[in-house]
Amino acid sequence: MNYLKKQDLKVYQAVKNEEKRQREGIELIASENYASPAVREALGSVFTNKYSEGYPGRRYYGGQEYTDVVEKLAIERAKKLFDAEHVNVQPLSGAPANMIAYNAVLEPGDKILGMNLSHGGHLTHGHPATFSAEIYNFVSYKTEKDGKIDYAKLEKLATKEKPKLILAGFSAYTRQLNYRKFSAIAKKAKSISMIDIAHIAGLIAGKAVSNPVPYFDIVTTTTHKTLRGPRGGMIMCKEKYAKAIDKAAFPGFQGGPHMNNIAAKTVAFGEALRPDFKKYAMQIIKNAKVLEKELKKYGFKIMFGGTDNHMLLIDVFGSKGITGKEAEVALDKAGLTVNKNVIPDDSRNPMDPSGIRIGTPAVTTRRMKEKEMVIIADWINQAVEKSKNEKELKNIKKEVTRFCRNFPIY
Ligand code: DSN
Repeated sequence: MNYLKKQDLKVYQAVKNEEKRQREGIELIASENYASPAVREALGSVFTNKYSEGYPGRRYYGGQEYTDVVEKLAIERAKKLFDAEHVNVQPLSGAPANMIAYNAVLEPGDKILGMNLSHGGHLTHGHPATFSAEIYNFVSYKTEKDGKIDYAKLEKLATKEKPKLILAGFSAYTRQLNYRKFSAIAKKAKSISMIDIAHIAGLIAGKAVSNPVPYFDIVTTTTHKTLRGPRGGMIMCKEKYAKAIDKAAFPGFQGGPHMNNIAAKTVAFGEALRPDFKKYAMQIIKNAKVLEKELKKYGFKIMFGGTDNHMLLIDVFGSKGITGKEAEVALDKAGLTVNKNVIPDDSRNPMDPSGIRIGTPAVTTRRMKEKEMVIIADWINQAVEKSKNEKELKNIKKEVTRFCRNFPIY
């Protein structure tokens, strides 16, 4: 970073400080990860200089010999990873990917049946504050007391509401979905089936959980969470929807794709195709399960009855008497980064909810395993229990920093 240091010391310093923060702390935000040096090189490559509106072989500007190479390769690798019929790697991130997918197959006012936000769904699955909720008519389903989805109830709701699109997927739900049932319900209701796999894409690619792609008409994802690529999005679909999806992405919703980003996605897909990525994906889940077991021992209330994936949703207010925001702040001071999160039908404000969400993709990239999860659970418990004791939090942070030296990121 010699150029940056010479030219813009303020930005350079911020980058250096962020590097230190990442190196010395334990990252437990379920949607974050560390992209590899090769992914980051591709991201910082000269492809950032290039405009490439259109698709390989049919672009609007000249000079596309090499952009076509990476975009075709990205598509080929994604098809192999997910067993997809058609792939569009141009969505800039997850929210645009969802918007593009809706736009491709729906008319304004059409009905979408999606998962309620407080039950693990995502903002773009129907939250009133979003642009998509202004355009489409969202109806939501919830999880039951046991944390599972009642598919008979969902089928009844779909039969009654007759949505044009049924949406599966989540950003804070921790159990395995029944893809066959979703697909059968959508078929029966004559709805298009869509799933947002942003959180679990890496677990699917690494074959640590089953692959929903064959069961759904449209699949959206991000590439930077468990998949460990650059920040970005992607849409996969059945051939039947290919033209509509491509047209909705460009020129419908976006202009020139970010080719540096696509080059980096290509590298990440290449990494995910390697055998060691399978081990990585399995370890993410093993680590989450150890955290679940340990935190339960400390009396934390784990939502949805536990986890089948990479994350846990914890009711800290119900189990420890501190709010999600207070827990997030205390954990931050102790060097453990998490995010506050609403729990199902949370009675508290989303800005200061009852829960926190924690995840294991990033710590697993640092090669932390079961043994380390036991230590992390102990620190989480201490930081939450001593959330008002600044000195204790500082002491934990010192231990965390020391511990992190044994698990270099790069
Ligand atoms: N912000 C992402 C997450 O944390 O799950 C989803 O948009």
